[in-house]
Amino acid sequence: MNATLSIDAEPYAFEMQPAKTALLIIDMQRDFLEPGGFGEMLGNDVSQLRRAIAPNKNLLDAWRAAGLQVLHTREGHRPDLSDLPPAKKVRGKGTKTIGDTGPMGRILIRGEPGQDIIPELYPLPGEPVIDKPGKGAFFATDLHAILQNLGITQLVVTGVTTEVCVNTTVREANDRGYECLVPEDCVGSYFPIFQEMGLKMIKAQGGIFGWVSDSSKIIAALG
Ligand code: TIU
Repeated sequence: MNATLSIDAEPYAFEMQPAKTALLIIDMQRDFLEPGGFGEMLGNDVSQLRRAIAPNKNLLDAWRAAGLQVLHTREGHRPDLSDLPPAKKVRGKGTKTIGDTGPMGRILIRGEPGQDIIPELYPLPGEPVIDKPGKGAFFATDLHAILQNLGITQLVVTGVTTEVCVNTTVREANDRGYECLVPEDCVGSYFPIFQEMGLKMIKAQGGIFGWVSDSSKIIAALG
């Protein structure tokens, strides 16, 4: 797929070069989306995130069918906690925090069931999975190197949460020269106001960090 596809978006059309565009799915992990995980432990209503699952599945199916690049991220830490900043460990003053044992294994620890990606969006062999210790997917990972090696210059960024890991990643990507398109139905926040504002922040000021569209428009453009 070599032609440039013009995707209806805000603040203006996103001119997508599919061969240079990756679908980057952020942290669609059981710990954030399923009852009993880290997200719920922080006092959040996970149903607010679950509405993004079906649109992500539709987009992922279309993206894979078009033969385009997919990458997934997972927030999480080493079992020995050596990459977990003490400030992140104690944040929230919860009775259980990252590394403690929860209903789906140790919370946000690599290799534990809760840290893995939800079955609906599970990576296929050959789709890189980036394990990230921070909120942004570029911090302390090899994501930038992998994207450069693949010749990727544009990203369609989906996942959770809109105002935390998605926003942080879009800002990091924008500063590294990537053009980012965010389909609003494929991102989710525990807080409706942050969903709205998180998207507005991306597309304001002439698209200060990127573009906002909808998965149906991207799927239609892929044909
Ligand atoms: N708590 C929250 O909104 N988000 C996170 O902790 N991580 C991600 O956004 N992935």
